[in-house]
Amino acid sequence: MASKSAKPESHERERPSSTGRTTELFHRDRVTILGVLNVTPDSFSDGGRFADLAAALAGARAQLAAGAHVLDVGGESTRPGAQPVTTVEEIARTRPVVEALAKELGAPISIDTRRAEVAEAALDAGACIVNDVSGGADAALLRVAAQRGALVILGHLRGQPATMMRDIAFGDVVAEVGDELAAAIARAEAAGIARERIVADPGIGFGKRTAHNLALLANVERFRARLGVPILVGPSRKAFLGELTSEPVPARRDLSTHAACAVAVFAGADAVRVHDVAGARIAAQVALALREARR
Ligand code: HH2
Repeated sequence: MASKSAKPESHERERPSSTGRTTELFHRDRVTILGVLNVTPDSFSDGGRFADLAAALAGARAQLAAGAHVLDVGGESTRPGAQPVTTVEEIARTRPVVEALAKELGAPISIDTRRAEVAEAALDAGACIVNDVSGGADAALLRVAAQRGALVILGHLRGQPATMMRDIAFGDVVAEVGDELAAAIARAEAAGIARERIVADPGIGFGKRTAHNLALLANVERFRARLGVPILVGPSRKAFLGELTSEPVPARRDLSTHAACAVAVFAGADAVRVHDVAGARIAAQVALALREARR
């Protein structure tokens, strides 16, 4: 109930056990918050900010204090037009940070990657969730997650980040994304990942235009009903918010991010991935209380 969602949640330490289920982290009496920690030089809003270990640790501490439940570490930008980095470089960026965060903070860590080798290195270093925006396009990544008993977040993406904004074609975007996420979940299950370890994400901004992103956020309940797994959304600071509010600077899009998160939570979202954890937490608490009041 609303009173539960209003209790302070910062500094929670809830790393799932090796036999863990999504329900340990993603449950209906709160909105699970993933704090974005990109250790990249070129991410569209926080690129370069957490480039060294000390900055990453300080950023992670601040996000936990603000109420993040999971730290989402990424070593490759997937913004539209981004060029891929090598696997070696992606591991060199992420592994030491995951190791330090796991050792010093003990919080659940997700590794934001599309590559099996990067996921494996991060799981070895202490991560417990694989956040794959490509929805398990690399079968080897799914196998690694299955072997390690990791939770997986499967995002919706057609094609590659470098080219995803070309030739965008959807009819009923909610139905099509739902179908393709159902296929991703089936691939993950075939690789040995139990359904209770899977979270789905409609891939806000990944090969979608503004109207598509709005339809996906406003209709989260359709994904929940169709897929039967927790739903995470990641609208944070993305271009469609800039377009809607005439704000060209990504770091100035936190208020519009909170509005988008609130609507998605009201529409049924279980989790949000954000740069500004403190604001998103408040938006999510209010939206969750309203969602419960609607019943
Ligand atoms: N969006 C980004 C990266 N990872 N993961 C999930 N599950 N959902 C998302 O919507 C999502 C994600 C892109 O945003 P960001 O990490 O801020 O930027 P960049 O890709 O430039 O590093």
